[in-house]
Amino acid sequence: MREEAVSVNEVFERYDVGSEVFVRGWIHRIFKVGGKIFAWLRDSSGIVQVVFDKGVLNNVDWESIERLSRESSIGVKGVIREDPRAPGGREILASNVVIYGYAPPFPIRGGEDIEYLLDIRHLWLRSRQMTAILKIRHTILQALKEWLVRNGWWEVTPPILTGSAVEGGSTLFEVKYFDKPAYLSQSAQLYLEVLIYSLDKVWSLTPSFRAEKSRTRRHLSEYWHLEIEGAWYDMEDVMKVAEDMVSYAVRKTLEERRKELEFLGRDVKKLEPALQTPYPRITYDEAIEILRRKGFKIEWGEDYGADEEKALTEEFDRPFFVTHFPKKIKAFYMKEDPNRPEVVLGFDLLAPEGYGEIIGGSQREDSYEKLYNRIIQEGLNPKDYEWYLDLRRYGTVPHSGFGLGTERLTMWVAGLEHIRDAIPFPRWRGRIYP
Ligand code: NSS
Repeated sequence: MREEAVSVNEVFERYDVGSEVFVRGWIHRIFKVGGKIFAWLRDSSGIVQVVFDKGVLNNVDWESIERLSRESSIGVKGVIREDPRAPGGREILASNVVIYGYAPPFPIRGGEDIEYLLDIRHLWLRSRQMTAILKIRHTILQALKEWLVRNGWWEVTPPILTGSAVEGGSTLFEVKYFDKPAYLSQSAQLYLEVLIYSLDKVWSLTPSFRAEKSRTRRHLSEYWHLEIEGAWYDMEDVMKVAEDMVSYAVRKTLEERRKELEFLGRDVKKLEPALQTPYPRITYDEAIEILRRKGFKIEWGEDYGADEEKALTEEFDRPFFVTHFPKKIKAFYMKEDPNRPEVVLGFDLLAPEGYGEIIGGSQREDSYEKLYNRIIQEGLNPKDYEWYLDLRRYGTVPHSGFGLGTERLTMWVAGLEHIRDAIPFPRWRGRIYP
């Protein structure tokens, strides 16, 4: 039987009661009531009830229908009927059935613990929760890319195998590259900086790798990193890009993924303040003051951690920037503040509700001498960065950029407890399966 298939969603939105349709999918639930078999059929668009009635079936015997179970894959032809007891108020009365694949008892029944679900991630991804999150992730990525392309930013494709560190050696993954060591990219930034000399405004979306030693609710060892770099942009200019992009992504998600957000139990009201830009801005100094007021013992010059970030987010109902960090806690490439050489023109964007950092960026050091000295001070080998230093020798320009962790953004927008659910196949120390 070959038929033009329609999606489950179309059974509700495109066809009238009484129409005959052919739908395909997987059985989500199946049960017997009064001699009939009822199945909830799932595809990517939703769930519809199918009724199997011995007297109505044409092309299959009853025994084949009785063998169906959760996750069996089938196609069903039948007439749409109204039924207030069915999900969405409609059902399909099956007249013809194609059975693509039977399924042994499904290893997920509900109530399993998270470690178990991670071990059968390839099956757990079929759950309605994961489907909803995957769709939200899609919409967020689509929105970010759309914003960039519409605003004249060129997409470029930097490498993943690299010869040097961007974000410090402690989280660097070393790989064997023929007979020499190489590294998995932590950030495309240095390559994007090269490419602004040809294209002015560039962006890339790539995997980034961080050998994070501990497993936390917001760190992965492989994540999808959206990065931008703009020639002639100062710190304030790229902060404006960051807030416009984030608010655009939130707007699109609220418009297009409301059903999924509600399915996940996300309180969408809490996302609404993020539609308003500009986002609040505080300096690192102000952040330290707030933290001390809240009872944290923290000295000027110290980096703050997850608990401190969480406390800061209690002060705001929308994303906010922290700027002007002490030089010694930030990366070598950040530009020194001309008015205050002990701080750099760097910023983080923190999401509210305890989520914390989703973006890190800065204006870049554009003076050859200053950059050279920072490389030495950080104990890096200037030989490894010769090509990067050349960018300051041949027609240096003021420029700035940032990196956005797409799982961090998804985690906040979808209201997830843990970053692992913002990506289909999470990786962290000890886990690389499946
Ligand atoms: O280390 S960052 O703060 N900054 C950079 O890598 C810059 N070189 C980016 C740039 O300017 N082009 O990382 C940027 C963002 C950070 O704000 C997080 O949202 C995310 O990348 N990030 C992570 N997400 C998930 N897991 C881990 N381990 C992780 N580390 C950073």
